[in-house]
Amino acid sequence: MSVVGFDIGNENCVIAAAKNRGIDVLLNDESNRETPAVVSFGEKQRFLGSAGAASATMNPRSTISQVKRLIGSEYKNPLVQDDLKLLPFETSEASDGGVLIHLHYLNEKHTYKPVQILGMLFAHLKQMAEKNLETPVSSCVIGIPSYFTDLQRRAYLDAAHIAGLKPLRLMHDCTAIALGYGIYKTDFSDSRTTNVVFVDIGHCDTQVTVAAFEQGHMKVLSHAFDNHLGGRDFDEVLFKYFAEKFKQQYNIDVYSNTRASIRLRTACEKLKKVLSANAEAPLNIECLMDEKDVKGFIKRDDFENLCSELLERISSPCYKAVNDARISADKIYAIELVGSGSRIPAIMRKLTSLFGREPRRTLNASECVARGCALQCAMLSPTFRVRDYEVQDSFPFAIGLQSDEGKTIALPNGALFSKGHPFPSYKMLSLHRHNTFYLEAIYTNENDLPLGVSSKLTHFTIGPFSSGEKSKVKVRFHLNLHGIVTIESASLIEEDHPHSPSEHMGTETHMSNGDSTPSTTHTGDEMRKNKVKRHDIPVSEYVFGGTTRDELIEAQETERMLANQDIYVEQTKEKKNTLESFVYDTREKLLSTHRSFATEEEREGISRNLQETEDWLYEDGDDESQQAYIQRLEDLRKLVDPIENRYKEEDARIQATTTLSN
Ligand code: ATP
Ligand code: K
Ligand code: MG
Repeated sequence: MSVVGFDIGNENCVIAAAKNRGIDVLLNDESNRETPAVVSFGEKQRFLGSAGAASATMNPRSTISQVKRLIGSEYKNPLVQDDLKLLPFETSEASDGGVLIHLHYLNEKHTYKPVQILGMLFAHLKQMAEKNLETPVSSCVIGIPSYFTDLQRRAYLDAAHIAGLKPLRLMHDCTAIALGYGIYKTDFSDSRTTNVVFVDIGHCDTQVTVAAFEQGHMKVLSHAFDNHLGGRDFDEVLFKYFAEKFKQQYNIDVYSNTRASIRLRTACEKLKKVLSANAEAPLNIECLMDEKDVKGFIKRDDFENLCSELLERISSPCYKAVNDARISADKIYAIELVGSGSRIPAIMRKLTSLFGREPRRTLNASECVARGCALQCAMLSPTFRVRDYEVQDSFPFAIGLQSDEGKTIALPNGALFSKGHPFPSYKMLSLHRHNTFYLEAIYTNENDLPLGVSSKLTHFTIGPFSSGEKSKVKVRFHLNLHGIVTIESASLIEEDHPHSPSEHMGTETHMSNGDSTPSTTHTGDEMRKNKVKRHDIPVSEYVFGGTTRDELIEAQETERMLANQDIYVEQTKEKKNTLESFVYDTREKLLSTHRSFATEEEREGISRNLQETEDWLYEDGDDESQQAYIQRLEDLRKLVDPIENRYKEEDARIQATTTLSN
């Protein structure tokens, strides 16, 4: 069984796998360690990853990127609307409130949900991993932002399933990073706890996590984030600056031209990277718009001034993380900076002044999430032995319950799972109900959530059942390894002498191993004393905006069809290439090696046919079916084979004589 970790970024994806007794990052077809998170719909086939990114400017309206921003998000969310303004493809609101992507493909209009596009990306990465490892890949661990909602987590699992992957765990990015840090770093002192702050600045977001390390054990103390602050925002500062400059200098408005916008944005991202290493940098784009070549220039100091507000915003998740971790600044052992967005020198300076010391870069900034995920996959995989190491993650949002009438259900500590609760974890809730009832899981503190996110998670129907007066229902909730809330079981407890009529909750919490047996000690006592009967009650869940089973099956079918189309187009290209090479090879042979094996007449006939085929390939045969190329090749072969055979016979005869004379 293969052991694989995926980091799906807004910009770049990284795959790591257990290989040669260590964790390796896998290379893509271009021998790169990072693969762009892009799916492009070409004229006849899709281009995925690097190939997709290459066609972004040629094919802007059907090249889909940043789908991680859109998945499980509401179309009307103001942050999503901001994101969509930067994206050149067409979108609309889906009937479930999500985002629908519209594009032209194979002469038809198509609509896809973000979960399907992510599924395509997963399928591409899966294939890449399989090619690399030369084995089927299905079990894996996938990194996700800690701020992902229940719906986004479910959508990630669905996308993975569309691609035929089986995620053993969705793992918070920074938890994966911390795992890698804890396993490889061995110079921790035996007796003391070592607290480390991880700051991950990616393309679209910033995540800050505080983790405590002890021998053989890592515990996440807090997660904080700004889900709208990353490298992209720094690109945008440059984009606005030059868009304005060019308006004045060249009288062109790049905002009015999709292709020009994309080209300027790409150039600004490059410029930003140059400024990370140089004090100043030029920007030149040929024929940007209205046949005008543009030239610009910026100093790093000026860029940093333009970014001052963005730089300021980095403090806030840092304060929050340290605050929520409840540790004082002098208890921080190190600050580890990762994510390629953090390569801007001013960010390092900002963090240095914030924490009163310089952050370190001991981890591989772009690979540590994928590596941590692969390590976790190895730990969860039965076929792999990893040194015993306990990972305890914490959940960033408080989760509560609502009844069907929208009334909040009073719970001890005010929550089913409080903010910062270790997970995976179980909670048992006892209620007095006599027939089918409904519960809705909710986020109880909207201030903690990313802007514009719905506070509703899943709607549960518990029933049907019916019972007498003296019965209660026990519902066992599970905040699972992916950070998704489910009901594991519900049961009707009928007893002769009920203890107390009030609702109460048993707080039974299992960590890290997750899979412990239900705590039935209480019930066991009851059984001895009072004759208790337990009946299982069916539970069904409804996720608004989620993917139903039927939709998932349909999406898998669509993915198969699209993949087959891609394969067919690739095979057709191969057949065409084979025919083309045959024409050139044969012509060459007739002039050299095979010349004396054909009569004048044969040579002329074949040459004529070769020329005809070549002309056909450039004209009518430029875009033909596989069968047409195969047929042409067969026809040519029939003419050439007799000469080929004579040549081979002679060749064999010479071989034999040489062998004899030796
Ligand atoms: P996310 O974590 O938001 O999902 P991601 O994981 O794809 O996205 P990263 O690969 O960590 O993001 O970072 C990509 C960002 O880093 C881009 O905005 C890119 O421009 C920026 N970047 C890469 N190299 C440099 C550099 N040398 N200087 C400045 N920024 C850089
Ligand atoms: K990445
Ligand atoms: Mg990232």
